[in-house]
Amino acid sequence: MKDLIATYYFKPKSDVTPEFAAQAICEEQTTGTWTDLKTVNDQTSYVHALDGEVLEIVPSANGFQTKLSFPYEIFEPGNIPQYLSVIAGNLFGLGKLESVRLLDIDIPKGLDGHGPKFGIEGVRKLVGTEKSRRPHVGTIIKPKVGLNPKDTAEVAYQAAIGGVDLIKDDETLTDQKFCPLYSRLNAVMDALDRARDETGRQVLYAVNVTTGGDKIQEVARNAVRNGANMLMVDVLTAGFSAVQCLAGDPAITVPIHVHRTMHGAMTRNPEHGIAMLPIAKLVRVCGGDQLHTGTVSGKMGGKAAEVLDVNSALTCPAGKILPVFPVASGGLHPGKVSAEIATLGNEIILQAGGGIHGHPDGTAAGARAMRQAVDAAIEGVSAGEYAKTHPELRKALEKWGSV
Ligand code: RUB
Repeated sequence: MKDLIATYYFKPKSDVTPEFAAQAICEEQTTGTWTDLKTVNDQTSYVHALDGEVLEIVPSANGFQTKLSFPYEIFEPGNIPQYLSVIAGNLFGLGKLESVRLLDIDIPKGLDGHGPKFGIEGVRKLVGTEKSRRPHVGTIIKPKVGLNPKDTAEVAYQAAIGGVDLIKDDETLTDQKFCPLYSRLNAVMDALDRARDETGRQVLYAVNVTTGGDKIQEVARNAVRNGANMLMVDVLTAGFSAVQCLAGDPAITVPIHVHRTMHGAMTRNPEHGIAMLPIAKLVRVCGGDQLHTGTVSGKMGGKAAEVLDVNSALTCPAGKILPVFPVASGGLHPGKVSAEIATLGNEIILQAGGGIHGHPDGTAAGARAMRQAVDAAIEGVSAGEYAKTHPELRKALEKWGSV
């Protein structure tokens, strides 16, 4: 079996060498600690089979980059929390390090799970875009919280007749009193059925089932029984196991949309924390069908090169493990669509919340404007030119401009 290779950036404190620091990480995360041990001797020499190894150390930015090899046998296959305790555990607090960041992981076969049930093709099939290969358009119901089930359903209906492919809850909306999950789900699915009868298109609704580990599976199963055609999970607040237990459940027969709220606490500091790339690789292993990975022109921080790297880790061939649909979301509107597609390509879900529900003529017009912007980009026409014959797009560009 191959070992798991993890790449880190690190900055040692001034009183230690980079070699000492890399070795300290390696030992802390495998068989060692800060001193030698009397519990390892000739009789327990088998313990050394689980030693890690420093493969390389090279200068990088203000510090160093190192590749560490963790023996296959140190991992319990399928136990993602345990993987994280090895590759992303105590090392972040080591006093001999100024900072340390997990940049990438190379997960060997046997530790890589089953992956998504639907993946890009499965989701495209549900939406009917296997042939056209156009980017999907999604919307986050806005306001984030506050609407009751009836008004949420009306917004969903407007978005659906306007032409979106996917509607989703925002990350903070789960099962609060003002908008109980099952009432919301039933109302939205009725509205989407109504839209389907009128347009012939079935729109997906990712209802946010994020909750505690004691009940997420039950909530998700009930949601599917009540007609949900997609589920949403906040992977970092609920944990990777939440995605894994839903994706691995035969009763969950719908795709899983994975939101990454809280990721900035880990991903934002370029010298410390956990980069988005390993997070994305783990979501693919756990079976997420769609994952937020950032935009090139939106409201959240992040760089285009990194988004591209992450998206290719989600979509590259990986044996039987299906590709995950990357989601660009946060501050998008029709005027940003061509820039997003030019950089991220067509295998992308472009999501707009404010950029649809803030349209001067309302949600349906906002959804039409987003779809028109996608059509323009695919036809190679500028949004401004396309807007001359498409009033919804014109009004969106007048309000928000274009990049
Ligand atoms: C989108 C929104 C999402 C962010 C999350 O709303 O707030 O939760 O996309 O960011 P709007 P990311 O379209 O109104 O900005 O996808 O980068 O994790």
